[in-house]
Amino acid sequence: MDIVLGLQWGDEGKGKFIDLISEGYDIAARFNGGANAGHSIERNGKRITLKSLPSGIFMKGVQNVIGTGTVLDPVSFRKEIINLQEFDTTVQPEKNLIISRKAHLVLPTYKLLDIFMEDNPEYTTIGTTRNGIAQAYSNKILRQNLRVGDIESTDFKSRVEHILKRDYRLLAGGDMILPSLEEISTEFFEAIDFLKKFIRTETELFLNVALFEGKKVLAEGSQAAMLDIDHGTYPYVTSSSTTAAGACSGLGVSPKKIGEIFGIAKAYCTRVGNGVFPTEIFDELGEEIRTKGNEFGSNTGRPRRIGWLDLPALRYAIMINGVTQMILTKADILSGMKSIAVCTHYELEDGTVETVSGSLPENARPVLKWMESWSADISNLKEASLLPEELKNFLSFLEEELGVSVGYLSTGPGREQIIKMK
Ligand code: 2SA
Ligand code: MG
Repeated sequence: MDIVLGLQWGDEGKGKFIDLISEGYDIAARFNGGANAGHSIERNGKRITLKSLPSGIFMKGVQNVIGTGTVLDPVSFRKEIINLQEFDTTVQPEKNLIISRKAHLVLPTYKLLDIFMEDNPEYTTIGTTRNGIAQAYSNKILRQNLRVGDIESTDFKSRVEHILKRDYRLLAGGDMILPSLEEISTEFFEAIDFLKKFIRTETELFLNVALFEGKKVLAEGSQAAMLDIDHGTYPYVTSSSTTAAGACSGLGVSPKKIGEIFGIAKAYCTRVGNGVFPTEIFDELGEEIRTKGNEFGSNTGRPRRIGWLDLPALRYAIMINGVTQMILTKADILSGMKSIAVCTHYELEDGTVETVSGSLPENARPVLKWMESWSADISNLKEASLLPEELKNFLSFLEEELGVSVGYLSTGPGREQIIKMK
């Protein structure tokens, strides 16, 4: 099993890379997160953003898995499938998608509670995507949640209604304008009926049998290393395990089965939501990158915060994931910029230096190395040897500093805009 992961704070371009390589796999599996993800894919000049669905959904020969470590919002899932079928009438998700019976459900009140907590000064505002992700995972850990496998049980409806009513009593304490309970439960149960059209099974068994038979599995990470619930910049993280270890627990596959671990990083950094971001750029260079790179949340449309490439954070992400090769994206956005920088290390208040860091100390000073940018437009290049010298230098500098090789360089949003480096 190979794994694709984001190494920064998300939106590194995982969707595009997965879409590109998934042809070589028999199975594409999601192991964490839910409707908070936004994997953008381009097809025939049109763009679609997948949320809960694996990116292999367009590939005829690929079986797609929504794994145990994910949380599934039936209402959002239904919309996503309808949208997908409008986008591409040939997709057959009823046939090439299977969903773990152990994946947890997102109930409609979880989204309301997410908004309630985000907007209430008594709680830390995380800057969530407001999809009820933390509420689903926390109810899972509290052992109070319902799972996909529960939808067939005879008392499913009454258990859902019990939770909805209980949550509504909690929500009534706030000043939110709430939709009627009837409205949200009707929509939810309609979505549950829709969900019943899809295959729900023990995906752990399916995956392990497939691996035993020699099939190739691609585990598709959502969000990214620095948003991991344990290893990210807590509390400004998501609520799932976004790392390579999370792929194993989220899919029920042994670490012994892991082959390649592809780590995706942008040539700069972005972050949506709150939290420490040492290399954040506040001047017009940041604005230039945001506009050129179209750095806005693919689902929520939120403007992303922009920063220089952060090597201490990247070294940490490579370390905890055991990345075997890196995929660098969006170097094309830095083309033609007056100057570009990379943070090589942090200097702490007491003068010590930190070169590997997952904690990103608030008062650390990021030490920047300014480099020459490349002026040539690289968006149509197909060969590594044709890259501008400055970009070649930038890449070898990164490889040396990070100890991993850059396997692919993405040169634009299009499917064909990628160069295999080695
Ligand atoms: P949540 O909703 O509880 O998971 O939010 C917690 C933190 O995790 C961040 N987060 C993300 N960061 C980048 N991209 C994400 N997905 C969408 C995308 C975001 C969008 O790919 O574009 O459409 O805005 C994503 N999902 C969660 C979030 O910003 C919080 O910091
Ligand atoms: Mg995204």
